[in-house]
Amino acid sequence: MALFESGSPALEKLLLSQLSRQKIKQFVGYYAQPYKELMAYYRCAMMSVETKFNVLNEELSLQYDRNPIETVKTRLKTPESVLEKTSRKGFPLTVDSIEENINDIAGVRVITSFVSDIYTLTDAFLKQDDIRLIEKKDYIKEPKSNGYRSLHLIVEIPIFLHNEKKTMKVEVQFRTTAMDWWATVEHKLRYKKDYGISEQMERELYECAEIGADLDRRMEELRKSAEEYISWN
Ligand code: 0O2
Repeated sequence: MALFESGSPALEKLLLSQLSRQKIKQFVGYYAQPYKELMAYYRCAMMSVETKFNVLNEELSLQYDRNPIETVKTRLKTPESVLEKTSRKGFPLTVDSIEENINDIAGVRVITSFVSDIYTLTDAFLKQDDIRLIEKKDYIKEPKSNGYRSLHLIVEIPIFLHNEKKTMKVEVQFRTTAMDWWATVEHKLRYKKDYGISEQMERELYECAEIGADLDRRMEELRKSAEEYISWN
């Protein structure tokens, strides 16, 4: 909702200059405080999910004798990005609507060396009884047409506040290092380039994604061979 319905920046500036400190405080309390609180809840949910993967990494590393997870990264969508997505999707720009309709405000990215580790971790994570699966998109089994690969989950996780329990949505993306490298570079090449990229670049990027997928397959075979070799010696 716009601060003033006039839509005129000059009028908005004039009215703002007339506002007392008290009014500004009231305005921030009414509009910004609920948003800040919501973001704090997402941060808590993100921390819980991150901890779950650190625990799984610790436990599975004893079983496998190697860490299945290379890195766990977290990110909270910026206010600009939240507002852009909410208005692009045609949802009302209110805190309740943002919470209800935008699923990827809190994001956790889990990077592994091997594709098989992605499925082991996904199964172990989804078996936990405080996690509820909302949506699963497997762009590894069915890559996007540009070559993008990753496994995405939208889950709900409870957070325990001093006087209530809240359930928050978190997006979890699983990628191998090769998939993550490709997606990071592709994102940099496309980011804020309204004019897009040429067809030739699209093709080149797609081929790079296929090379990455081939490397992942070969690394998986090498992992199996190494494990067999160790078990025979
Ligand atoms: P950021 O800054 O990483 O969060 P939508 O999110 O509504 O646009 P949908 O179907 O809900 O679309 O999302 P989807 O397909 O599950 O993908 C959402 C996120 O996956 C994106 O978030 C990216 O992080 C990543 N992603 C999806 N497709 C691509 C791709 O082709 N290239 C790269 N590099 N990343 C991709 P955001 O919000 O776009 O960005």
